[in-house]
Amino acid sequence: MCLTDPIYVLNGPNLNRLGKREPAIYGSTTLAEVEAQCRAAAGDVPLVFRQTNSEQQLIEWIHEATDVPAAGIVINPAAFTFTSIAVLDALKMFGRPIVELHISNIHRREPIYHRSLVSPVATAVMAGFGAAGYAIAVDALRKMCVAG
Ligand code: CA2
Repeated sequence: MCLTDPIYVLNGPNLNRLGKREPAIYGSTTLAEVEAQCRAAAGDVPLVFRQTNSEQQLIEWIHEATDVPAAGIVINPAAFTFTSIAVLDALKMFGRPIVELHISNIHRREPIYHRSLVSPVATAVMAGFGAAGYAIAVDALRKMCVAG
């Protein structure tokens, strides 16, 4: 793995509302603040940070990360976690580390949030660290890059 390969941080639907709605579940940090924290954690490693409400767009960005290639992906697929075999299939084609990330602990929530379709292809799964989890995940991927 090359140190100049970027880390991709991809966010699914409704996460553009982070910090503005449901602070009891998702906290008060905005997605712009999360991006700044991820850039600080990435240091010299290039970082691509995106959010979309569209399943098609999310899949195209996973393809892009595969083709670039990205050093690794941190992905919070949000609701697509539980519904999208298309996102699962796209991630299967990515041959490098994938961190599935959730701000909340999905297992403490309603049963519809318990069964991730993405986890079987993830290298690591993080849930419940709040927005701070993103920077932790980026730091972990950066260390994997350095280790080669
Ligand atoms: O905890 C997470 O990061 C989730 O992936 C967020 C998803 C939810 O469907 C997953 O079960 C867990 C929902 C994202 C909704 O985003 C909002 C953010 C702030 C305020 C309202 C919605």
